[in-house]
Amino acid sequence: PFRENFDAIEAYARDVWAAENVDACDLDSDKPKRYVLGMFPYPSGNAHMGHVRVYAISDAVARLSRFRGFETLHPLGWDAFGLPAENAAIQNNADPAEWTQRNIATMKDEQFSRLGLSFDLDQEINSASPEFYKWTQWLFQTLYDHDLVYRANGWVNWDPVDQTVLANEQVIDGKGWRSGAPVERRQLPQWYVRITRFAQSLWDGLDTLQGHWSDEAIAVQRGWIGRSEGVEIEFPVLGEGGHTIRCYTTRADTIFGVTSITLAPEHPLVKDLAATEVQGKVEEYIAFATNRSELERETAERTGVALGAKARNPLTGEDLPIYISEYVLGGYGTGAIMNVPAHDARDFDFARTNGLPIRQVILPAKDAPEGDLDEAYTDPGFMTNSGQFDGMSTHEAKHAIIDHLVEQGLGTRKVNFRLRDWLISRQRFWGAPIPMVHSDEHGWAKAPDLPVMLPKDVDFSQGSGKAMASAPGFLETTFPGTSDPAIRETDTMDTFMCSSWYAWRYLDAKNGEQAFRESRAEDWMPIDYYVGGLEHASQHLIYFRFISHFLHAIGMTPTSEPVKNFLDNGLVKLGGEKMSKSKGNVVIPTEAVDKYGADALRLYILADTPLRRDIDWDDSGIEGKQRFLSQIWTLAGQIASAPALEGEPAPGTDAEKAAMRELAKIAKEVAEDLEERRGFHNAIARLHSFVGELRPLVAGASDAEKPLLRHVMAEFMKVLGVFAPHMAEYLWREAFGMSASLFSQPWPDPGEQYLVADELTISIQVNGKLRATVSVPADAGEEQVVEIAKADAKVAEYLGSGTLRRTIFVPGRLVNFVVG
Ligand code: ANZ
Repeated sequence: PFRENFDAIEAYARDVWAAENVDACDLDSDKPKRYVLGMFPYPSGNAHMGHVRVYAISDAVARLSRFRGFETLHPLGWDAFGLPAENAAIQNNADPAEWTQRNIATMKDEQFSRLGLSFDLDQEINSASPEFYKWTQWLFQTLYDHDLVYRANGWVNWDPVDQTVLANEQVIDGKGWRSGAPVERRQLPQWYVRITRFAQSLWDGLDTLQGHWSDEAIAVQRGWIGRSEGVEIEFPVLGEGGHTIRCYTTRADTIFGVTSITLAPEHPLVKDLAATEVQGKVEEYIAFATNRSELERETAERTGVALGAKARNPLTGEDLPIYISEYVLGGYGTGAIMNVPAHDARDFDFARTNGLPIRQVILPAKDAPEGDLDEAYTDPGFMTNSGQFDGMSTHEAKHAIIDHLVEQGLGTRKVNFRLRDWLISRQRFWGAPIPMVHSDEHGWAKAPDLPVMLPKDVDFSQGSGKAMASAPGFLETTFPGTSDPAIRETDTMDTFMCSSWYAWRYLDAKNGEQAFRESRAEDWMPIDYYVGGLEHASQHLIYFRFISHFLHAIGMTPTSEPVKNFLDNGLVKLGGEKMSKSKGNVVIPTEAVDKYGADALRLYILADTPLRRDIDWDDSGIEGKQRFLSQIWTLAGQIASAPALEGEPAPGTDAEKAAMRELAKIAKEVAEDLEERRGFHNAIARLHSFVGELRPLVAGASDAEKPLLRHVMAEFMKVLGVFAPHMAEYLWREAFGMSASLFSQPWPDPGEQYLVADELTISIQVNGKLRATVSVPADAGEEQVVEIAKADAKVAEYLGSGTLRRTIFVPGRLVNFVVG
């Protein structure tokens, strides 16, 4: 019985696959190709249900693709740099490389291996290996060559006790996670990637992904890139200095409602404009604001300081007080805004806090009364209190006002992006060393001779930001092309840099000469199906798309977009909460495999819940899948003992026809579910209904019918194999007696004829009146249908009463005889 033996069955199948190397991909194959990729895991040492979900999806698509004749690349690798390895190193005095290797071994050989995932491990990569990070460094230098890398001051979290920079997640309630000391914001020189140069191209590329990425994923990308169209308006400052303040706005239509101007605390004019008596307060406020994160600044109460200076509204001529406030960000637009309290929520709060007037210039309807606002009115409407623009719709007014400002030389049209350049310096050890050297005399240059190896035997006692410099012989070098002394950069790269290009490395994982051959990219990119969580739709997918746009621009990859179809999957929860160790609500994959088997686990994780929704784990669900597998086992056993079908299937009886129809249906529908509809849960439901249809057919089959039913059931193993590969492989060989691996077979294709119903019912009219209905073969043409209709006794009677003048035939529906 199946339930006592699933363990042995699964081990049997894995042995077969290993022996026959069925998961290998021939990267130079001439066949049509498919690249199926699940986002690579971080080697924490623990496989979790999130991994099971991602790779059950990618594996199903990969297996289907092989069945359907595609040379299929479905690789696995490790996103192996990052903090946990470094923390383990600091805490246990371990070597992060060894710690990482150990975790990879555990996850690969003890955990993932038991799930029966068809990864081609010949292309395995590890982003923390010198063979990989050499090319991450190459990528950095190539970006540098194209003027896409620069160095500038950036804000970091500084732990004054540990004397180190902290990642955001290491700052807990404003304090360093180890020292407990209040964290300071400091400006340090950092390396940046000029991703903003590709902002428009990244924005435009999203249009081509419509329908292939979820609307949500595209929306996250749009939000992150944040393209906005507006105008910069000049507000002259009153008094001597001859200053003007430029304010960026997307709502030129509200210019008559401006009641103050607010500068970011870091705006260059602040010190000039601050009146003597507020200078102390202003300095205090600047120190306060610059020490806060952008998120804090955007969500905090709307505090501010009036500078004592005024600016003039160029359209109304009014004098406006000038403030500073933290919610105006220094790095966006011009770092200065015109406040319209009546129509902007933040400005409304700011006006309330600072006692500024709130003037309504937009009404919800043309004759709506003006009243006191309880909150900002932010919707479109009709203009009021706006001089010559009164009565216009906001849409019309926006254009008219912008035109007017531009004509008068008071404003300039402007497109802005929220996207910022990518800060990639990390003052950390366990990352790819930034391959740059510096000399006081010559400045910065690319380090020659990549890779710049991560040093061994480093001292973490001074904090991980100093670890690299502590390694003997690392820091000091000579400036390239000279014998002058130089110092190596000791920062490492953000690990998002590794994941921004790893997809190309899989195409040429062992290449020692190049990151990858362009010909391989030509053959395999873009990725056909990319699987991973929506939480990666912001950072990772932005960086990944950016690198792809860049590689395309320099001719190394065939398309700017790297991912054709993005399958974003939901989480796996328990009791509605995300599984997490700290909450103690984790279901461990290997334990579920021990108890129910990998096939049951995989079926369960794909069933019932649509791809993008969260799954709420439920033991009874996986038990149900085990029972389902048991039924298949029994059914296959029953029919497999019948003699094999000789020759091609030629269904004659109703049962035989029904079985062929079920096979044709499931083969077509499951392929479409996975390839076109993201309907993994629907595909599993079809397995259930297939088995439900076949059981009575098998039970009631005559001996003559059995060979064909046996054939249908054997073919069904391919469909089952997409989701529950172990049992399918086992039955294929051991029950149905096949000798070659199931997974080198072609997808079932019994023929379109089985998909159409056998017979159709046609209405027969005489002079437009229904006189009879007849059954005709579904594939019958006009001639045959008319013949059958004429043979009907009732119809014949009507036809006999006059001369047949005309015959109208509507395929599949009716025949109308016109008799006169
Ligand atoms: C006046 C106004 C009236 C605005 C109104 C909005 C509504 P996006 O779409 O993100 O580009 N803004 C401009 N620069 C800013 C900065 N550095 N920090 C904080 N806010 C800034 O948003 C543009 C709008 O955000 C601009 O339009 C400006 O406020 C604000 F009823 O100007 B608006």
